[in-house]
Amino acid sequence: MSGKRSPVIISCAITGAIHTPTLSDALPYTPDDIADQAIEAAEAGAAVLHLHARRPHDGGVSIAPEDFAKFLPRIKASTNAVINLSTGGSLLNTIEERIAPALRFSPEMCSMNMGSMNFSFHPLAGRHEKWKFDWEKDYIANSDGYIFRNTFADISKAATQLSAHDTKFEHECYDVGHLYNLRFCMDSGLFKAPIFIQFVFGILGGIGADVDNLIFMKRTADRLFGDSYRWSVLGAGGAQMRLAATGSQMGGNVRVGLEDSLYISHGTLAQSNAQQVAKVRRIIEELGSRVASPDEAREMLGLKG
Ligand code: KMH
Ligand code: ZN
Repeated sequence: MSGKRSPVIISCAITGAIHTPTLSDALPYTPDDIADQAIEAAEAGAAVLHLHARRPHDGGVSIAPEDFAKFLPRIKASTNAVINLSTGGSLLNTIEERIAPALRFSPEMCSMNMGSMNFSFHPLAGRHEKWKFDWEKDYIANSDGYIFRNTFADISKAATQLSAHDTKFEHECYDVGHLYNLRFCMDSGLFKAPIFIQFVFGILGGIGADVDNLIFMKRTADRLFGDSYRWSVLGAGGAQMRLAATGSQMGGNVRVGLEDSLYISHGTLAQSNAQQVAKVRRIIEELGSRVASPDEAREMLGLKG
């Protein structure tokens, strides 16, 4: 790489839809805790906040716009961070249900999952004692008949409705084929350059969390999208910091947060989202780069602002 390096955009995914509050006391699920942790993450250096809602009474996944409404105004009033709403929902939701919050709040960004797949966290990715794995119960019985459904028809519906709001996408690509899906959708006129791709590694059902795979994904994206894309890297579980450090040195941006990993280091649970943001920021800065402000992220990603 030569010339002036772009600042690195840190996205922080605050709570997600996969981890349960039984796994870590730090995982936020009440509206106040989600807002507090999002605000602290922004103060620590996250330019983008990737947000899911939870049911306030038990921490289950919620895609109800009214649950998003319980924390979004506080976050918007207290930070300048880019708001990125998830359209992932749960494996049981339709695409219409999944995009309802983004249609209601018209955020600068939302997620766009680029292919259908099996979807699970890897049983060996976490080591916490509360996390007891049972292959039959956790991975077969619970997921029988369910896939993470993102057909071309789903993607097309979501893209068409959300583009009318001028919302830009975090294109989540969990394997190399998803990059080809994205190219096809661009050729079909669904998405316009510049695009923002989140390379996702280490989900059971997607590509593994290896540096070789990061290089392969980037090389494939370079071939498919030339200079009309920006990218970021998300490593699930124990791969989070390792891949973030590597990706930031390859010209990429990074995503951290308790949605993707409950840990701060091997075997030690993170105390908060901000702790992960502070750690990745320290790594980025010690390696000679700097982190992007929210307004720089807006400029880099072509957001409506
Ligand atoms: N949980 C991440 C691996 C979404 O919100 O749309 C993927 C994700 C999906 O963030
Ligand atoms: Zn998410």
